[in-house]
Amino acid sequence: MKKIKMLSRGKTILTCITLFATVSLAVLMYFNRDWTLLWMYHDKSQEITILETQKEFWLPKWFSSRSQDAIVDKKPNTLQLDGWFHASARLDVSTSTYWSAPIVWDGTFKKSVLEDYYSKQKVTVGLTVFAIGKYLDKYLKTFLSSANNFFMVGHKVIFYVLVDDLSKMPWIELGPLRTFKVFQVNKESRWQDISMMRMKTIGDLIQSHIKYEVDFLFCMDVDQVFQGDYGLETLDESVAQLQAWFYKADKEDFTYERRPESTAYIPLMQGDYYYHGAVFGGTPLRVFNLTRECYEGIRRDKERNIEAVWHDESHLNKYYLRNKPTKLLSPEYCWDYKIGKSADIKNVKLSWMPKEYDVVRNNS
Ligand code: 5GW
Ligand code: MN
Repeated sequence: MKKIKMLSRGKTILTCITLFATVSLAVLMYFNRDWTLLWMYHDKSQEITILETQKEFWLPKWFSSRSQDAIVDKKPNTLQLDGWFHASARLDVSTSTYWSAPIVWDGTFKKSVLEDYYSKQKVTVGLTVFAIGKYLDKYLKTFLSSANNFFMVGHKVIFYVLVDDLSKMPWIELGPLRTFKVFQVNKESRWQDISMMRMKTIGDLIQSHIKYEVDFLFCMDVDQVFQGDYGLETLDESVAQLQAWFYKADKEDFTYERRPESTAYIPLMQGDYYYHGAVFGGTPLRVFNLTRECYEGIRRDKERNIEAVWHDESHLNKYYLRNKPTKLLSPEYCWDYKIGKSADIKNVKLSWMPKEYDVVRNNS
């Protein structure tokens, strides 16, 4: 009798332990669900070769920053929008979206408040850039040296440079707190594919490296040059860039993909803004979701033999329509001087390089 009792007691304890372990695991996976998904979504089909410049072990940064977040959440000194952002400081332009995301213009942010916050809550910011074929010879050096001077000065920066020819990587002496990591990628033969494959490659790179290394990530075209401080005011969960030529246009005039057969389709009366494919950013996780969704759209279009009118930019616009960005950058953050003088544009931080399509696009 006693033996049976002991046995059933043992069984109960075992059941309790199993139940406890299962519940704990479920809770753990739930609170880390984004990263669990990211971890499960592994796909190595695109080959990227890393040029090993440093052999360090990167502590899983998301883990430590998440636990820091939990601590910071309980403190009153989290970064509040009204602490650093002054929407009414610029009455000549729109400084907020209808879903209450700030539109950052020169004069709307208090740099000192941001610097003070991020001096305690240290961040590392990543920046990806592709330079393939003639774009490597023509634009990469100017882009990187200007980024060295103006991008997140005073904060840790990792430049992720993706090239098709490692031997052509220019010599650049970087300032303090910045480093670069150079990767070799295959050169697509069609230029439309070079531009679109960036979505696939960035996603793969976030999974293999970037998610462990940075708190925020920007992805940019190489045919641009930094002109002034591009700083902490641009950081957020999901950041989109207003396209300089369209920021005052009516939405019917936006060059969205208008054919319903494409996954990038946006009907005439829909849309919020026309976003620029040359600059997008956010946390690694948000950028990962963006690149995966855009790439999936591109892939499905290819299967149906359709290509969106502005390639990756059309898919980006569709993505941001469905997943509203949490911050918008004014055209001062990616200005085209060809537009001419404009009273709205007080301080240009990044500008387009002149297009010489006949020279750079002839990749043969
Ligand atoms: C080449 C021919 C036509 C279009 C793009 C390319 C091209 C793009 C290329 O040969 N090499 C290359 O590295 N790219 C990358 O894709 C650059 O980072 C470039 O900034 C980006 C987008 O291409 P862009 O800048 O020509 O596109 P738009 O929309 O700014 O004109
Ligand atoms: Mn460009």
